[in-house]
Amino acid sequence: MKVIYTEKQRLHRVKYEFLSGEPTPCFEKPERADMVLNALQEHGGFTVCEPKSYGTRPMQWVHTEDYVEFLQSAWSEWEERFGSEHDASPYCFVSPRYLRHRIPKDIEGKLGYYSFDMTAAITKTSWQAIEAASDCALTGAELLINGEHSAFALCRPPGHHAAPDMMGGYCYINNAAIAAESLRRNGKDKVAILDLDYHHGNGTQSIFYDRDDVLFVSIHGDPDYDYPHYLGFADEVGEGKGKGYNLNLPLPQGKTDWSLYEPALHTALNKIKAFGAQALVISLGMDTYEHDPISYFKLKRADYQAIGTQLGQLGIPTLFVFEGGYAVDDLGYNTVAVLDGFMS
Ligand code: Q9C
Ligand code: ZN
Repeated sequence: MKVIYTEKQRLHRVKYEFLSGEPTPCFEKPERADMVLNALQEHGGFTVCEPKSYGTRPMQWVHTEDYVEFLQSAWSEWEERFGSEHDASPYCFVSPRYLRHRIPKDIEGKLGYYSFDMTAAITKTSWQAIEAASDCALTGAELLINGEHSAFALCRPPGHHAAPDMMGGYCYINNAAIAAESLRRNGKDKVAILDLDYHHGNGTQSIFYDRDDVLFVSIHGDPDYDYPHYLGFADEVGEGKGKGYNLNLPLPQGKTDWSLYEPALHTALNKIKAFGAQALVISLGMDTYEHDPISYFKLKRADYQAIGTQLGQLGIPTLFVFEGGYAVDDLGYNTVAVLDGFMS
């Protein structure tokens, strides 16, 4: 299987996030990808290649033009006001209830306007990594368009929380959504996205919520108890012609092991089969692992192999797009277990 990765993605490294009120070194860090690359190399069945460059145009398929421009200029605007010592981070947000949706001129106001939480800070070199991650996803999609049965876009920073004009949850540009849209524009009439990250893919859901040509299915921790808290419930089924093309399968925090997970996966795969997907994009978050430091499912290494096997049995051209997963020591082997299961 071909893996698309570039060292440019190392250029995004945020110093801190707030975890239960405490400044903590950011869990989403370049070493995550290193662990995956190491495990891929040990396995031997993968070829790592560099992405092609696509620029910002494809980003605008799923994001607003002003948001993409904001991401590009945020650091220099921040540096001009506050210097380069600290990462650019929002602190004041547009509450949907009482405040006006109006783009302020000041960078602090803009950061809040374009964010739904405080976990997506911007550094001097973040943009280069963000663009590289999008390029990896697009290169992966192009491999499928050119006839490959599968590919793995090893994207960092991740993307599935990024909405049309909002960052959050370590995500800026929605890599999986861009890949799905690329597949749609290149002959795949029906594309399914299966989001396996522990956290609901709120951004991806929002992007495709009113569409019937891209099915979104997600298995994740119940948002009544888990991040992103305000989206990902079972009653969100899509709207307009997209009604029936959004399927959320929230599972209980703390006790979801394979015995609870497998039936949900079965439901998800049946939905994708019934839809008749011609291409499948997997938002491959590995934070469902039993030892993940910020998530609460109980999946084990062998379960990842089984997930991969079941995905492979669908027989649909499949692009894996890397999302979350923070148990760094096991992250590489778990990821390879899914891909190995898929190939075998
Ligand atoms: N108490 C991704 O996995 N913080 N983003 C959760 C839990 C935000 C996760 C804190 C987690 C964002 C791509
Ligand atoms: Zn996650």
